[in-house]
Amino acid sequence: MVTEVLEVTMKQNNMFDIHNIRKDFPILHRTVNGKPLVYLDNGATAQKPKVVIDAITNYYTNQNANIHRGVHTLSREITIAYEEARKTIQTHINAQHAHEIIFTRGTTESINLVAHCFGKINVSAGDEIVITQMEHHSNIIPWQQLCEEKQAVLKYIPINEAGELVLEDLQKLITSKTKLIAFTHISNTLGTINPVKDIIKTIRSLSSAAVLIDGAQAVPHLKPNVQDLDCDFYVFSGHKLFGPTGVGILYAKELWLNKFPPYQTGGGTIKTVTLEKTEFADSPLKFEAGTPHIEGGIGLAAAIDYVNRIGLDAIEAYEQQLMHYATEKLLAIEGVRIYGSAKYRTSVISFNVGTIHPFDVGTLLDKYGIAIRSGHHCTQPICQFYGIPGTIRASFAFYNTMEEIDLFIEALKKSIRLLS
Ligand code: 7TS
Repeated sequence: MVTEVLEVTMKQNNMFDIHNIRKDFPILHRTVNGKPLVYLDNGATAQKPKVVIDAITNYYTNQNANIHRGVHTLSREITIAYEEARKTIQTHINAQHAHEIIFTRGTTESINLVAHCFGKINVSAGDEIVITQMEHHSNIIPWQQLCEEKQAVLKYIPINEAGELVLEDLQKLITSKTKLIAFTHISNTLGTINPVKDIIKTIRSLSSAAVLIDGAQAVPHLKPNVQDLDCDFYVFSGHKLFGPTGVGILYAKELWLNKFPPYQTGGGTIKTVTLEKTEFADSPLKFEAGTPHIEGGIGLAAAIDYVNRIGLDAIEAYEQQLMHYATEKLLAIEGVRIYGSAKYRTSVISFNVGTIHPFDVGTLLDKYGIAIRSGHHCTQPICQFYGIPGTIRASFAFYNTMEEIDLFIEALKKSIRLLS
């Protein structure tokens, strides 16, 4: 009943037609263990619409050539297509210049690139870097490594029981030695949407530290506006945004890219090479050594065009309904504890049931065709905060339905009965 009412409301609001959307994703029609696939592991990676799969197939069928190095037609055509893809990403996140968009392998590589290059020019012994207790390991380890190497100090903004950042501590944490502050836009484990714009405003009023935002979990749900946020760096992965794996984005303000040394060197990064020395090209080429993931960039642009046709506002509104519906159903089950009750949350729900191990629940749910993630989700400090080994995490995308949530809840109840 609730499902029908919601779907009617969505259609009346002319948001989108979920049944047609599902037709765009071929994988959603397969079965797993004899049951229809219910894919609720979107936080790990999202499924791909046919337009993305077609863009990749078309690349290999009709366009394959290397970029930036051939005078022949195929090479020129694909160079134009790749640079158009860069512009699509620039427009999507409202970067001022296309050369502020660097293609990387993903969020992890983007963060490593910044840690490496920023560290080389701007971090010395005694300097400080601030991150938070809710970061993915990919936004912790590169900073730990850098601080160890440079004998700099790594500080953490703590979280509270609701899974929100304790921002009152910001003033105490930021000092004249703070060189960079890195934090996630949305927590992959708790779903918390951090008030990024306000945090950056506060940082700017206190310090001249650079700011890096990890947008890996944000971009599938909202459209970041990097100029409005006024961040120095914004990073994300293609595969969580319905695009291909192995491609990601580093947005960096031009001023940093002009100052940064190259991250990796080699073909494609240079203006001239003599036996004595190398003069490097300007950004983005300076940061894109070797043949890039060409079909990845093109596939990511196709994914961005696709979500923009649906509209990220409509997507976010629908996902909020999924999240509230699932939360209500989960809380009605005895023994369920949800981690993360921030005021602003996205469609990620982490929970445990009594003392049952998350892996046992995940394994049983799989028998019913339900894909969720169980474990620490590469956020061990969050698990340590709550004193748990991990959680069961259901993460929803706009192609999920209320019916799928019903199937998930029924399968969960059966699993709990078997495990109790
Ligand atoms: N940052 C956040 C906030 C993430 O959620 C992830 C991946 C990463 C960085 C790393 O992204 P990658 O594409 O470079 O691997 N998060 C998850 C997850 O929650 N489950 O699997 C991967």
